[in-house]
Amino acid sequence: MKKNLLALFVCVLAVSLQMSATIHIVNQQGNTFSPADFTVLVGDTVRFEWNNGSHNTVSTDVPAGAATWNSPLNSGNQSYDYEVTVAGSYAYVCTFHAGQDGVFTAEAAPNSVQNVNRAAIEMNVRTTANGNLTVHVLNASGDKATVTMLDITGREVATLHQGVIASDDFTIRQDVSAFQRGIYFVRFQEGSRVSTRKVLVQ
Ligand SMILES: [Cu+2]
Repeated sequence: MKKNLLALFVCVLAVSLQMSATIHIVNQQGNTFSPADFTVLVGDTVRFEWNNGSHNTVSTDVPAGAATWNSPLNSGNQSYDYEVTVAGSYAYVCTFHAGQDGVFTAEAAPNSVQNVNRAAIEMNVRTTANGNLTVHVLNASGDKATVTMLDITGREVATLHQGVIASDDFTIRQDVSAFQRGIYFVRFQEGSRVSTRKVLVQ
């Protein structure tokens, strides 16, 4: 039973990670890449998109443990996707054109797998079209719990729940229609157990 719960949790996590991953477009335009400098979260994808001419995108500096890349960008290879798996700074060039280069910085995603205590909490977070946020907690332990909402910089913007969650199937609803559009994090803390989910308010 415990094993099933864990499998379900990993599954839910995988789905939520996949759904929340962002694709960042880097446009080739003449002998430039645009934007030339930006920030992503681990788990996001950087998509290089060809516009004209014959170019490539070749990594020149990646963090330890990150994959390098080398892909043509031309009429036959109009885009290239690089999935970011390691935090740190990435630099790349087009080897055909001196000065055609760019960088991006990857920050650790608060909901990356290694930050989540898998022994514990199942939490499902979603937003609905009418501006409601639903947080569904499946296996709270009965300790005092705090559920907060953080903005992309980690600043707390709302307390969604504070107190013991007695039920093992508990739903929090929050009106987020007044919130600025963007990426937020829902953080569940119960004793030493912490679980975080990324959520898009749109
Ligand atoms: Cu080029």
